[in-house]
Amino acid sequence: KRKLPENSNNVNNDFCDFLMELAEYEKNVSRNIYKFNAYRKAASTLASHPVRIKSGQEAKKLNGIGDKIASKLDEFIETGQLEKVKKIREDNTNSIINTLTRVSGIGPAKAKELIADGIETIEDLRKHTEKLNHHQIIGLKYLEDFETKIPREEIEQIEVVMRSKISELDSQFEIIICGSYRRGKQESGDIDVLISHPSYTSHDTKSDNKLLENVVNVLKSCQLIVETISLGSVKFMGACRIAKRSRRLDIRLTPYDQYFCAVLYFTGSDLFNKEMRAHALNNGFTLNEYTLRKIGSTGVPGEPLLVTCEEDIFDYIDYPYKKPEERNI
Ligand code: DCP
Ligand code: MG
Ligand code: MN
Repeated sequence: KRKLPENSNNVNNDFCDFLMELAEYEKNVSRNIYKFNAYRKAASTLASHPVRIKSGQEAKKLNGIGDKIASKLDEFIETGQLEKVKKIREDNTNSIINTLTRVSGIGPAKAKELIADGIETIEDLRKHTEKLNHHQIIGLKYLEDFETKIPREEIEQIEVVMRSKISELDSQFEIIICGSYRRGKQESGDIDVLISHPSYTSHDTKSDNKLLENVVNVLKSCQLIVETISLGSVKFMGACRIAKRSRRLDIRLTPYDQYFCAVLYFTGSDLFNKEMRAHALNNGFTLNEYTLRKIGSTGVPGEPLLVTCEEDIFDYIDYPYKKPEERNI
């Protein structure tokens, strides 16, 4: 489902394709997230490399390409294909898993369960919705819509409506659309909204705040939100619609004092987050979606550092600032 950074003149396209196919296999079948990320990272590196790779040896000089991927590149250069990819394609179970996991809410584990029950196609799923939970039923209902990328212009329109309705409810809400949209992409897989409010901070221990619920209700009343997959006190998953198609919408409520760590995290990309966190660790900091903390001499993280903007986070860990559009790795 994942896409590479768009690069129409990618001279290493065919390498990227087989690496992404192997990545999907590791995620969906082997359930090896480590290998999934390694293949994606290698593909991303090759996609932005301006010259065509001529050997594994040459590729090994690049970021994220080691011995194993280098020898796969050699095999592909020499034979025009990869034995491993061929085997994966020939195994029917893999293609059924790939079909069933198209449905939002069906992961590899659920797919294997369904296969054991004799379910192999989308049609089978439609006949056996009793085997699905609420999320999966919504995923099946909107299968086509959710698989269709959202044009930037449509998210811009949704943003306008959302801002006006939420500000009408309470003008003190902070609202930002993160994810691939904030990274400047022309198309997104879903819409990732982050909201925050000065009355809600990490020091609040009560988890019964109605902020998110109120926001969701307002967006439902104006018929922007058309479906709820799940709603907790800080996380909403559902669907919204302004044009022909319904779109996957995620909304998170973040404590006011953790806003910028959340913005950074939710902007991604996920590979960028991984790199930045690794860099933070190397410099003696621990970074997550909530806080940035300095790791003390005893190895224990200290109190959360004061963060007043995204740049602060880059500064603390001595990482050159990257604009959202530069985080598309
Ligand atoms: N995220 C992360 N690690 C994950 C999942 C998500 O760091 N395993 C963060 C970075 C992502 C952001 O959350 O950019 C939003 O997640 P999405 O899955 O919505 O990814 P994108 O918005 O980046 O891409 P898409 O256009 O496919 O939605
Ligand atoms: Mg997204
Ligand atoms: Mn999302």
